[in-house]
Amino acid sequence: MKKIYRSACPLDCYASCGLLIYTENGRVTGIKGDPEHPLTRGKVCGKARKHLERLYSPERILYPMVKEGRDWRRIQWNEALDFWARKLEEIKRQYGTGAVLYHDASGSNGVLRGLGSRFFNVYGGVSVPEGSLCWASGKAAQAVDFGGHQAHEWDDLENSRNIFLWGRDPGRTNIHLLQYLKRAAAKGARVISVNPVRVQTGVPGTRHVYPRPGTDGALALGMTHEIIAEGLIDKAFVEKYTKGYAEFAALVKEFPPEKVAGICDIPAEEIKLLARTYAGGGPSAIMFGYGMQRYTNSGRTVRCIDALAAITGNIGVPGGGANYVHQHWKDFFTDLSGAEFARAGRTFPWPALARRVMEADDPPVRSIVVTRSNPVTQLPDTNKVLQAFRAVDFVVAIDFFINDTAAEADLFLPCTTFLEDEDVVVSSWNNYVSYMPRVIEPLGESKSDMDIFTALASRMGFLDFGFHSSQEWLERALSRAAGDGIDLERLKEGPARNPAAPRVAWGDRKFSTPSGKYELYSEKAVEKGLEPLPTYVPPQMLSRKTENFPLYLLTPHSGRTIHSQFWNLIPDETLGSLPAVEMHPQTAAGTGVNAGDRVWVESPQGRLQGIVCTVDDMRPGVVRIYQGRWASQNGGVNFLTPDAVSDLGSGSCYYDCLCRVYRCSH
Ligand SMILES: Nc1nc2c(c(=O)[nH]1)N[C@H]1C(S)=C(S)[C@@H](COP(=O)(O)OP(=O)(O)OC[C@H]3O[C@@H](n4cnc5c(=O)[nH]c(N)nc54)[C@H](O)[C@@H]3O)O[C@H]1N2
Ligand SMILES: Nc1nc2c(c(=O)[nH]1)N[C@H]1C(S)=C(S)[C@@H](COP(=O)(O)OP(=O)(O)OC[C@H]3O[C@@H](n4cnc5c(=O)[nH]c(N)nc54)[C@H](O)[C@@H]3O)O[C@H]1N2
Ligand SMILES: [Mo]
Repeated sequence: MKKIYRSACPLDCYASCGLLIYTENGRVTGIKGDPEHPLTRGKVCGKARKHLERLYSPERILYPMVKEGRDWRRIQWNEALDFWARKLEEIKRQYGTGAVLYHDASGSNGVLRGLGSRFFNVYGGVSVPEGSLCWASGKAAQAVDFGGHQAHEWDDLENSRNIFLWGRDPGRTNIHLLQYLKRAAAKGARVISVNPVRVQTGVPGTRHVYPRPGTDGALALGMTHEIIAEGLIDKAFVEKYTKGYAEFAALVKEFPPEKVAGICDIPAEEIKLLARTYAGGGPSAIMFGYGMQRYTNSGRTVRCIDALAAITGNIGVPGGGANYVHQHWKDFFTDLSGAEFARAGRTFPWPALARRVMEADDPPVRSIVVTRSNPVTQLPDTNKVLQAFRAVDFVVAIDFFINDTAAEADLFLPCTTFLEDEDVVVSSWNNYVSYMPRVIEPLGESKSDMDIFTALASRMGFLDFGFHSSQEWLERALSRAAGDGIDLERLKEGPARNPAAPRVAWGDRKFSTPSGKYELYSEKAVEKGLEPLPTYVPPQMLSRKTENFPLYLLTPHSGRTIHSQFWNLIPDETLGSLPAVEMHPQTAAGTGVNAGDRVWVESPQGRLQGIVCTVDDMRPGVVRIYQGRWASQNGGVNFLTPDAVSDLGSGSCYYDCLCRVYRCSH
């Protein structure tokens, strides 16, 4: 029998695309874009098809396994759960519950997939990472400046005269944005990309500006200098809605475009032109990516860029905005995490997790539980991560494949994909929420994350966990939204927009800061160890740049994959034996290597082999290798990246990384 189900992509991506799932006799036969999804309108990327390939991949592990010596042994679920429950009880008795580290990230955005947190809170509270590998620095910066997070609806871009893509690569990470940019351009908007590499915007005539990596804060201050000099500030907005303009204007005097030109390696004239473009004929929208905030100075950087919007009044107006994240969900879902049950627990800054795990002694970390994440591949400084995992007695991985992290585990538990259980998914980057039905029965012995933790809670007698069906849990999660008419029944009909999300961010100009104003001058920033005003300090790597490590290493997100997911499904001939090491021909010439050469890329942290590939579309001096390829596939770019923690929000600093490139001797 043939059936079609409406669902959504659960990946942690900008769109959370609407999907139609085709089944025949209990088997998924096709996945396509849902033309009725209001935002993604039937367009999906190649990963939609990959979901189907992954579902039935012969490499997928469909039963629990335990490590014996270096080999895996298949076991029954009962045995696996008894074993795990025993370990957890032992650890609790000997060291306290804080000796368990629970590592849950963004493998899937399904709400019920977060129930592991509830389990560990009922257990007593455990160690968890704090901050994020992803967007934490910029998010914390906006929390200081605006007091919270709001972003414009995507189609509001049609009201913009200028759209600045700042450290963002929509052609790879957010293909739907290209349509919105095109439509805005058709109405006369200019598109400007600020990025050390050229990115696809879909708009002919896009202006590309190539700053030195990690120096965007200075660029924004240089632009501000010009905006003030030209009298282009929005006086009325500044006076009424901002705090600290006079102090900020005094600081900005130290950043004339001529000086900034040297910092960012962009001509002063270009900085001035950018400033006049941004402030001269608005409204102007800033569409942040996350590339410019993967540095040690990133909290400051995002504060400097936010300030551009504040002094020019590009806040609270259609077509304006400093769009960082759509986080209007706070009051939408009822929290299921059970935080009220935790008595113990501690946090470690996420980027430095491995180091902190090894240092921890009160209590030591005795067990790591990994779900929805692949820390061995995705955390920085892989050598340290491996050391940390190997120093811990008992590692559990819940996943589909034996990836780099699962290979380090003692217990592997197979979980279901979004096609085999029901869930609800939200995106952090748009305002839609979607239902994902169970379209087929779980394959093999795989179980949903929810079923795994429910079974474990039942074994351990954790009544507070609550023993509900997925439907009941989802109804609970939606209990507040139900007041606005968004209950499970409604979602089963199709995606719904969060009614609390504004179309224009901060339209009421009521900021959630202590002063109620946009804070150029912020005491909160001081509490968090920063200067009160947005300012520029160089990223860590610039003070360490030497002849030994003369090149900048960027390890951004690739188009065909998401992080480490789906790399194992790329055929060998397409994947190539080694990662591509991309650089400008001038960089190759200066380094003494040629396209096609097998090289070592070495950083202060480690080294990795790759094949040189020359490309014209980036700044000389930059080397690019896409992140996510598994170490077991000769990938593992994070062997090279530093585990530094950013200046705000415990953010990661992957791109604050120098390297050298040299030919392999054999
Ligand atoms: N296909 C695909 N889509 C994805 C993802 C994926 O892995 N694959 N990941 C999802 C997730 S979790 C995220 S966080 C987003 C990320 O989405 P993006 O922010 O678009 O992607 P990034 O790769 O983090 O970096 C974007 C750009 O920042 C630039 N950049 C690097 N350093 C600097 C700098 O110093 N200044 C400036 N101005 N630019 C700089 C890089 O050259 C890169 O082009 O994408 C989401 N979408
Ligand atoms: N060098 C470098 N490193 C980076 C970045 C970078 O730009 N450069 N970007 C960083 C960013 S922005 C991010 S967000 C992180 C992402 O880091 P992670 O979240 O660790 O990334 P993924 O590779 O997506 O790992 C998710 C894992 O969850 C599994 N999974 C998928 N669905 C489910 C499910 O329903 N249940 C369970 N239990 N598992 C599931 C997948 O198979 C996969 O193994 O990586 C960071 N790492
Ligand atoms: Mo991310």
